Amino acid sequence: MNVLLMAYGTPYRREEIEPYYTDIRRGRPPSPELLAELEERYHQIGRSPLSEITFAQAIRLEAALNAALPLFPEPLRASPGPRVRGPARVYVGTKHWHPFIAEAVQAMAEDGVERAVGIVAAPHFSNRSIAEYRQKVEEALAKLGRPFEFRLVEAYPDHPGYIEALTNRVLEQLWRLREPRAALFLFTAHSIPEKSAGDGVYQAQVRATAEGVARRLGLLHWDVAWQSAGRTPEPWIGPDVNERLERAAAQGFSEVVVTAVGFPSDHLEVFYDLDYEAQNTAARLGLRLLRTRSLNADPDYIGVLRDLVLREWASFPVLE
Ligand code: FEC
Repeated sequence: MNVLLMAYGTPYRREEIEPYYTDIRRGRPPSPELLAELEERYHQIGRSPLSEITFAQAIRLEAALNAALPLFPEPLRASPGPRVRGPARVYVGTKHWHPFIAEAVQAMAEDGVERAVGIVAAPHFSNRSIAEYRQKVEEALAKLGRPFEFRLVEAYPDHPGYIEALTNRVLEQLWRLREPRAALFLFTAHSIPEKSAGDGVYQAQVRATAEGVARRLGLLHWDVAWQSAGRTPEPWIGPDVNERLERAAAQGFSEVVVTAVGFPSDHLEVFYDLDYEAQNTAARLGLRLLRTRSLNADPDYIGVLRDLVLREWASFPVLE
């Protein structure tokens, strides 16, 4: 069983920020002002742990899959072929920095892999996220010049395990609230440009995740907000989390719990945009802001990835 685990990617060193940013901007180098601003954001948080977390997820997912293989349902266990006999192997490919998705596909090809399941450490589909991951894989596969079967887990906004994992993280914060029934619970995901969000699929999926958690906990006051809008002139979907905090203060809330449901892992957008920027906004408004812990490579999130990968793998036709 071969798996391509994908994530956004992050620069490892300061001098890598410029080429990383250029890749995000599809080959257009950032202006000196934009670059300086991004360097300052990384400086503020120390550095992003995203790559280490992605590799930790891959190692744990591989172990979980190998442990799960004998537990395949009957028809699969009975079927012959390398997928049940071979050990699971998880490759890491990231969208904007090394190991690039194309490098991971090349590594799989060099290992003789002929079929793989792809999954992204981001649960919601959008044209600016999952669609771009898929495109990068397809471009890399086309360059191989030989057959390669690839199936992608497209989204998992309402996977019961994902909802449960998030619910448990929110529960941890409930105990810290002074007045849980009077608090506002905000569920955030990365904003995208309005023109990429016209079909509403992304917004509906993020809302479905938020609603799943809110319903399980019986939350009285909750909402979806968007974070980390890019530095481009076009309009991005909102309300931005900072604007939503302003409104929360005006509505009379004094405690807010923020859960970044669009990001399983800690990284720049969590440590800077929530822990620094949104915290500063909250402090200015006299709000108490609690952020729930990220899922990272915790066993409950790994269990979700394992379940999704096993199901997708089972959809491949049986090898002769
Ligand atoms: O820790 C790190 O170093 C990386 C954190 C990081 C994650 C992430 C996830 C998403 N993004 C999404 C959409 C966009 C769009 C643009 C854009 C730009 C940036 C920039 C940085 C950055 N993103 Fe990101 N994103 C992360 C980091 N992102 C840095 C460049 C500076 C800036 O604009 O803030 C605009 C591109 C353009 O200019 O044309 C659109 C979406 C996700 C969630 C899905 C996923 O994780 O893949 C959607 C993590």
